Amino acid sequence: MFRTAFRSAARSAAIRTSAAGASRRAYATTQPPKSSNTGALVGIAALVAGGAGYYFYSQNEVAPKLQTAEDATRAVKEHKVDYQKVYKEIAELLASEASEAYEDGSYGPVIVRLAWHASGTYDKETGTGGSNGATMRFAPESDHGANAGLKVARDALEPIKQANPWISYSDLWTLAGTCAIQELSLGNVKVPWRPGRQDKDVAACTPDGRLPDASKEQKHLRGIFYRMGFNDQEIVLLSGAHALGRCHTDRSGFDGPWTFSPTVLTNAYYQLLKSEKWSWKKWDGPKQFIDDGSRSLMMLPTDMALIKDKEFKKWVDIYAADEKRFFEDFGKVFTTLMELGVPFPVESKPITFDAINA
Ligand code: FMI
Repeated sequence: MFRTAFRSAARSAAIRTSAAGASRRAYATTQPPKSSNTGALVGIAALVAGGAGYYFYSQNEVAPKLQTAEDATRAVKEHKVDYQKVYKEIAELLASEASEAYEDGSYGPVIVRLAWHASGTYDKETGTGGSNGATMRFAPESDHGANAGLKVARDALEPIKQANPWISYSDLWTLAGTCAIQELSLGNVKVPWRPGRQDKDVAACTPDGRLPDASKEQKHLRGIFYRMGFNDQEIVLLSGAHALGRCHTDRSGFDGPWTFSPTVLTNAYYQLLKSEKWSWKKWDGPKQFIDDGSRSLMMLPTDMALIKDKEFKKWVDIYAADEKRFFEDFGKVFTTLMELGVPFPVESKPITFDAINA
């Protein structure tokens, strides 16, 4: 039933989107072929044993464990790892029965939120935080209020980590966010992704308070996102991800979805911000907005700030009117988000995956 709902919502979103067909072009993939050359692996194992190699082998001695971004770039070049395979496994997870049985019928939104919260801790002044580390595996970061509920996403991805021990958690989580954006947008958003993140230990956990507080408004939003290196246009763009998913009283305290199709990424968030009449919800919970029409949608104070503030509103108008542009710009900014704090080597090349659910 969830799948049917998802598919029909997806279809109607796709139909509604006149730009969708045009933008659903097939991108070339640059992922390595699924070859594994045992001879070469044995050779590299010998190098490792001699202390001169870059790769450390996992228990089955098949997959290299990547130590640095340079290792990842080299491994891709040498066809030692297959990120397309991992992408496919994540896409299959999103379409799995467990995912269907999860609220609204998809793990996708909570996985997007995991990838964003793992990246959005970045501080450009100190170079700390960001997606390079996956320190949310550890307390205290896993217990930060902003990360409530993200265990669902981490646990859902764990079997994929176990099946591919060579991939770092930081690469897995960002690849999973990338995959979810592509799959939930039915292939309309392309998110080029680069491997090479390294997991860090508990000492690298970021302090609480690095992520935005949804109860605040534009000044706070700017302060936090500028610290990551984003500008006003990008703040509005990133907020468009709230077309997906919902708020939970037992996680953030807020309640409800932003759009009618929370498992399909469209520009509906901007359209609804503009078209609906929003008023304060009368309830016992934190201050949030409810739409006067269906009374089933919500907006956070930070969402409403995007139409209250003139500079932000300019971009809301643009993305509400032009979904094709939203898809294109969103793909780029999501890549930037996923790369915050990652010291990629200059020669590292992005991989563009084909969406499976396009
Ligand atoms: Fe959002 N979010 N978000 N969000 N988010 C969610 C859920 C949610 C905030 C607040 C907020 C971004 C930015 C910001 C995303 C994606 C993204 C919730 C409900 C809250 C309160 C959590 C819950 O489960 O109760 C802000 C205002 C403060 C942190 C904010 O700046 C960005 C940049 C993104 C990705 C690009 C998604 C997909 C969800 C739905 C999660 C779910 O479980 O359904």
